[in-house]
Amino acid sequence: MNTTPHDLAAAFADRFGSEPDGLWAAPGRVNVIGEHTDYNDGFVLPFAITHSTTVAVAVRPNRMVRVASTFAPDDDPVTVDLDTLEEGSVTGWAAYPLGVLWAMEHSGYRCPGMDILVDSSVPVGAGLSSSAALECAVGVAANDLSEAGISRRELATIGQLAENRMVGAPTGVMDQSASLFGEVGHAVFLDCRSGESRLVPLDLEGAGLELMVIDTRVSHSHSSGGYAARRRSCELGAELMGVPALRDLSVEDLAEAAGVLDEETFRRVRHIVTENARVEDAVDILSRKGPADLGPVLVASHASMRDDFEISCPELDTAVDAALDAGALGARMTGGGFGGAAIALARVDDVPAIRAAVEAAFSSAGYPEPAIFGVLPGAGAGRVA
Ligand code: GAF
Repeated sequence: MNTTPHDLAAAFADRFGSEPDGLWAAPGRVNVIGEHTDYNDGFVLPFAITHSTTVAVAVRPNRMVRVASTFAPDDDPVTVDLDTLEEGSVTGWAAYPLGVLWAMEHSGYRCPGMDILVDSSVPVGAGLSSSAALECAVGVAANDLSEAGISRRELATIGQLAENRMVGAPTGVMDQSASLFGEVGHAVFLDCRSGESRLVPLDLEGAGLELMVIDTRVSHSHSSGGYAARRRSCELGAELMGVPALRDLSVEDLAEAAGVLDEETFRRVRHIVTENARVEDAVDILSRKGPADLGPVLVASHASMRDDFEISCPELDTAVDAALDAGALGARMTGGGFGGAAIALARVDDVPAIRAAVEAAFSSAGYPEPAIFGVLPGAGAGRVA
């Protein structure tokens, strides 16, 4: 939803019978390039989008936490006692906010009890990381309210810990980092081994470009199946190659890897190694030329995910192919894969034709109509009221 701060505060008062102490928001993200490289200690280049999740929060005088959502106005709040909250003890959407409080305490910070009302404009299931937006909104709120003084870098790992241990999804740290470090007009170049990040200017409007998101509406989950299997393949590849993580292999090492690894593991490894190189290329292109020249590296990334890492799906391939045929400068699936969204980089004047071509391709393939919209790099998480 797109509730105003005033309306969300009023909804909080209706729900919990008191005024909130404040409102905190955190954005979803689009990843320009660098997919599945984060848990391989590699490089990523996401940006925070202007769609965000907002939480209204009030501290309680005890250790009880109640969490509710504007999306389920008739549901009772999920209520837990922080003293008995355990890893894996909460299921469903509330595992994300409550997981963050569990992860903060697990990391040595004490949280007060609190009431939390969640609202969001980040499309759920579209591959834009509504989950990290929710984690980071709760993380910055709890950090402020408990005066814990946690750095943004540690807040990102706390969000990741919540997702890994409370939700059960073995994800990396990219999404939380984008949500916490994003800035208007910039992408975030993150070295997932050192945790160092750097803002890279990404002025799409100034270049006459739009980054289109094509949400295939194919739902995906990172708690089961393919995502975890890819992570295991990467860990196996690193172990067989005798390196701490695939980050430690370069493109030149792939010839040796071909002789050591089975054919499937080799392709998984090749995706990660070449994707890391593509992220570095993309940063170089953005700083020396500008976003209009990113097309080929985006196209190569999609081919690698489709053929080597095998995390695309027919709907994502259809979106990418139709967008490119209709004049997009580049296109690729974004996020964890197996569904979710593709992105297409387009000149503003070409957007209507690309949209029509993608919709026509989906219709003739018998797929549900995709949701297509533009995104811009927006601000990172923080207090909004
Ligand atoms: C998901 C995960 F949450 C990220 O950590 C990352 O691995 C991404 O998939 C793939 O790049 O969004």
